Amino acid sequence: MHLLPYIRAKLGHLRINSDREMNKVITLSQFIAEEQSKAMGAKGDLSRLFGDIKLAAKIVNRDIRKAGLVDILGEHGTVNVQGEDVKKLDVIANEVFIDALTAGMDCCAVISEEEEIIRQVNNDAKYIVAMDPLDGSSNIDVNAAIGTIFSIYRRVTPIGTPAKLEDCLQKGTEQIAAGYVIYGSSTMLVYTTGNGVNGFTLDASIGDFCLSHPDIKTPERGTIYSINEGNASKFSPGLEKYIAYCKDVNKEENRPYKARYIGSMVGDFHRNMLKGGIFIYPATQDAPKGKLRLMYECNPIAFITEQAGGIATTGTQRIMEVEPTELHQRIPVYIGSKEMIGVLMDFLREN
Ligand code: P6P
Repeated sequence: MHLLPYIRAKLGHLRINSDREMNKVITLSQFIAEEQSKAMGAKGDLSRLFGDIKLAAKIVNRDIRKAGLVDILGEHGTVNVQGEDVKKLDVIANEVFIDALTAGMDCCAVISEEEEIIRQVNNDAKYIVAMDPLDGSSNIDVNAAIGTIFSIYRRVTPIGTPAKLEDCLQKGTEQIAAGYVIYGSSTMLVYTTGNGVNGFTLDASIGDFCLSHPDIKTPERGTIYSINEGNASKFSPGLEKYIAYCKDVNKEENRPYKARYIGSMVGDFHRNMLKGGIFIYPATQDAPKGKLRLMYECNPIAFITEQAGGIATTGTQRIMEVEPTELHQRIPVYIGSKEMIGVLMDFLREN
């Protein structure tokens, strides 16, 4: 049998299918427009705000992908070979997102890991954006996954005035949307508006994010635990016992679990959400409130976790119930699969 015609037909068939498959692509903009059409009284300003975030994510993605080639790595404040001031990529990312949100006109103000105080944008807009523009940026130079994390709130003070602290210090339960962009082996935007979690992968060939992970649900139990064990000497006795539990041999319960930790919250969280697992950044003696930031790391990830069926706690309360007191407040975090968090809490309650 001559295989060539068969192979051609098969490839041709695949090509036809792939064209047909391509016609079924749902872009982020189409998905958001569909969500907006179902939302009572939606005027499209949230959809436009998402468009601004999407644009900034594509620009940051471009800058990250070229970072190894163009002299933009290194520490902020140094001078590169052309004698230009080097800006760290997280400073660049901060400026890219703020520029996009400013041009878009739907953002009232931004709180950011890179901004000490509230960054006023447009007094006449109604949305507050809390963001970590480039989380895990120490991983850039070693090509590990990094991310942008964002939360969106409605302002609570009158439109037409500058944003105030009470607009920005809102509980996580007041978020109207949250998401992250993971710049990894592929670039994905994952978000929720309270109606489940959906993931979109950037297709460079069409320059848009396309629905690739509809209605993400995190497994109730998993076998991955993520924590910086370098801090083990500073863990509470209950946490020490839980980590030992993760390492114990128990075939029926699939232990020992797998230790996976890349030092990038978005990278560690995204993997654990899809596969099942637990992410822990506890309070330690050195950092009695933990390390991660409530407003632009913990709350958005907590919103996504809960919408995907997981649990996000400080160890003593639901993360999204924490009453914020300052823009860059830190909290301990225990986030992940429902059953794993339950077992962990039993250990933490012991001590
Ligand atoms: P450590 C990155 O700096 C970050 O804010 C998170 O993305 C990450 O999970 C954590 O800090 C890593 O911290 O102390 O383990 O290096």
